Parts: sequence; C-alpha cells; structure tokens
Amino acid sequence: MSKTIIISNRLPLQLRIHDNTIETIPSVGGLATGMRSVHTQGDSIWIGWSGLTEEEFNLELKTKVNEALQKHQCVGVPLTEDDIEGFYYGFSNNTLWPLFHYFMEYTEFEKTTWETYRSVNQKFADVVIQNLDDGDTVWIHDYQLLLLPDLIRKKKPEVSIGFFLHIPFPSYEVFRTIPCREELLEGMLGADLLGFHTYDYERHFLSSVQRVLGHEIHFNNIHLDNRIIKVDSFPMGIDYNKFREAAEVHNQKAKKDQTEIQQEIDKHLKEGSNKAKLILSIDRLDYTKGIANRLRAFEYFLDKYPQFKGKARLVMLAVPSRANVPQYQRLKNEIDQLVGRINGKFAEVSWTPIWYFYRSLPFENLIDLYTSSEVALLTPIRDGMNLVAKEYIASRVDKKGVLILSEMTGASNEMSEALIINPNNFEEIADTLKFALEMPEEEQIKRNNALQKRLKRYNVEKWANDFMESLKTTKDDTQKYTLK
Ligand code: GDG
Repeated sequence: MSKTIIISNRLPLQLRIHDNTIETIPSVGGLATGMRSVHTQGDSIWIGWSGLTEEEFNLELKTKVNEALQKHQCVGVPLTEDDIEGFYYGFSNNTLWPLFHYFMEYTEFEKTTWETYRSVNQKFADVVIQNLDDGDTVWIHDYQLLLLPDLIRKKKPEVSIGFFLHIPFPSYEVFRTIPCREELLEGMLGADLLGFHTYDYERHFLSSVQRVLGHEIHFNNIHLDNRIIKVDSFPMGIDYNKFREAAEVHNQKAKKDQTEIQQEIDKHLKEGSNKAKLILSIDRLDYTKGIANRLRAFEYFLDKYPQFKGKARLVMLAVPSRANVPQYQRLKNEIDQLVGRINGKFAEVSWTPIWYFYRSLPFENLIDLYTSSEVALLTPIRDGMNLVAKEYIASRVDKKGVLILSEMTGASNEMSEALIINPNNFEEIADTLKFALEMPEEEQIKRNNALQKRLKRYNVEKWANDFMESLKTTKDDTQKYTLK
C-alpha cells in the first residue's frame, strides 16, 4: 500500500532521556502543530531530526530511540553537532531565515555553512530513499530543505513530490542577493507542486524562477523540457475543532479544577479596585515577530492614553527559540530591559502593566490565555502566516475578543475583520488598542462570527487535503505532458 512521507527539519516530538529511558514530548511550533493532525490520521511516516546529535547516542540508546520514534511513525535522520551548527544555526537560521524575512542586515553568507547545508540535505535524501516505495507520495516542508526535492528526483524520477514553504518567499530584488540563488531554485524545482501561504509569495517565487533561471512561466505553471511544475498558494489553517473543544472544556471547568495560570489570571484581574483588561501577545522569541516594537508601542499607548493605566495589562508569552544564535540573545536582553523599564515607569501598587513569561506553556494554559484575554496584539514585522492569530479567534466560544494583527503576516490576507495595523506605526497601534479595548460587544461578535466561519471551513485538514489533491492532479497532468 502506498504511503505519504512527510519530511521536515525536526520531527514533531522532542526526546527526553532519564536514566536510559526515553520520554517523547510533542513539539511546539507552527509546522508541528499544524501537520500533527494530518500525520496521526492517515497512512504516513514522518522523517526528520530527532533533536539528539550522533555524539549523544550510544548503541543501546540509539536502539531505544529508534523504537520510541517508530511508535510515532517517525524515522530519524542522523546528524552530528557540526551538522547542526552549520546547517541549522548556520545556513538555515543565519542566512535563509533573515533573508526570506527581509532582514538583510542580519543575513550572513558563509561558504562553509552552505556546504554543510548541502551535505545535510543529502543526508535527508538518503534516509528518504531508504524508506521510499513505488507509488509513495513525498511532502517536504520548509526552508531547511530547499535542495531536497531535486536530490530525491535525481534518484527517483517518477516519484510524486510536493514542497511547502512555511515562511515568506521574498521579492526577486531581495532573493537575487544570495550567491547560491540558482542552486536553491533548482533544488526546489525537483518538486511537482510548490505551495506557499499567499499569492504574493507565490508571485515572488515565480518571478525569481523566471529571472534567475530563465524558465518559461504560463500562469502558475513552470515548463521544463520534460515536466510541468505547478506553483500555488495554500493558506494554512488550524485544527479548528481542537481549539473549540479545548475552549469549551475550559469554560465549563468548575472553579476548583482551574489550572494554575487561570488562578493567577483571576487573582490579577481582582487585584486592587480595578479590573484590568488583558492584551495578549504570544510568539517564539524571534526578531521577525516584532516583540520589541510591540513593547514600545504599548509604552506609547500608555503615554498617549493614560486613562488606561490600571485598566489594561499586556500579557506577553515569549517562547524560547534558537537561543544559541547571537541575534536572539541580543533580542532577549533588549526585551528583558524594555519590560523592566516599562514596568518600572508605570507600575502602581495594585497594577503592573506587563506580565511577561519567557517559557513554553502547556496547551491548556495557552487556552486559558486565549479565552481570558479581551484583545490579542500580534505585530510581526514579517510572518509567513501566523497561526496564533487564528487560534485566538477559534478559541473564542463566546465570540468576544478583538484581534489586532500586523499587515505583514500571511494571516492578515484572510482575516480582514480583524483590526489590521502596520507594526512600525506606533500611532496607529496606540489608537487601535484604544479602539479595541472600547469596542462594543455586538461589534466584536459580528467580526468574530465571520472570522470563525472561515477558519472552520478552511481548517488544517482541508489545507492538507487541498495540497495533496493538487499534487495528485499535477502529477497526472505531468504524465500527459510527457506522453505527448
Ligand atoms: C512558522 C512560520 C507559520 C506557541 N507558544 C506555545 C505554543 N505555541 C504554538 C502556537 C502555534 C505555534 O506554536 C506558533 O505558530 P506560528 O504560526 O505563530 O509561528 P512559527 O512558529 O514562527 O511558525 C509561521 C507557521 O510556521 C506555519 O506555517 O504560520 O509564519 O514562521 O500553533 O499555538 N504551544 C504551546 N505552548 C506554548 O507556549 N503548547
């Protein structure tokens, strides 16, 4: 029976080793969260890095890890510390991530990390080939594996390959600056179908293919000598029912069963004489997410509208990410200082303006935050999609809550009933925050009704099915074209 092979840099679980026993924990992050529901439903295997380097294994442990992975239909790609340094921290996160998010000043190009990126993509290809049977479909994810489609195609020319990019594809003028631009595009063109979150990313990609490689483009098809490659946009949805159900359970919970975070939230709400409304912000700690700007905009808001002192509080969850990369360490320091300074400037005995968590929270606590916050303030400078925006709206069973969302996110294209802002415009953010905090309930409900309908219809399952369906028709078309 044919199967689907999902491939991403990291497997959707983390391994913890205690006294030679292995514990598996589901990973946090857009891709893992989104694809998990797809992986657990169908006949599929997931290939990726386990999170442990070869240096951390002995033979006995390796067997146990492989068994633990197998239980989750996962297969590990063996990577060394040097691989991770050059491939993950180096080329993926010091070159491609900043470049594709338009942070050109952070983009470094080093020949050695590029070489490691190539050799690690080859290691992924080797594991895929070992696990590939005739008739299988391959779905590759994200910027760490841009060369993989072509590496697989070279060994298995007939296989059906889909590739999805979870981050923006930058405009040609930005993309052209990278020295290995031809090889990256040729690597991607090993796929039969290339998917992006938005039409803009798709357009940027096609224009780079045309201008860098000179290929013929017909609408959204790339014509090679022996193949047609389809390029399309598939805005990723969320597991809508999971968030609904969790929010419903949360709302029904008796007081005595409340989680610690919910008790804290309640305690803080009752602090002093006033009930502070909660403004929620959740992201991985990443410079693309605009966290420092958000803090400065919140400070500006409190300066401009002092009537909200004691009446509104920013609840900020920053999930640790890529902590070995210097830019992320600097950003962490900047955020720590900003939170300290703003809290020091405005705090009153019974009210602290910012409530800051630097850690990952369990899923139930995330739901506590989504359902308890009157406003969500998400201000990325660039973001491929932004699933948090969708999850916040889906969790609002009461249909209340106001979403303020940056126009630089892929999600803003589909969420026009949210309050859309430019993350660099503090004036606009401050005014929008005031508007959101004062928005009448009927208007909140009206906006969220429309948003929820769309999220329910275009959920993650539909996203994955649409992609797979399109991959199948692309392959059929390619075969017809080859027969001519
Ligand atoms: C990349 C692209 C694109 C966050 N904190 C906790 C937690 N989360 C979960 C959220 C959400 C996911 O992590 C974050 O997804 P995002 O989409 O917001 O962001 P990235 O991680 O940057 O993802 C992004 C995405 O891929 C998908 O294509 O949207 O643009 O950058 O699902 O719920 N989950 C738990 N605890 C936390 O503390 N349990």
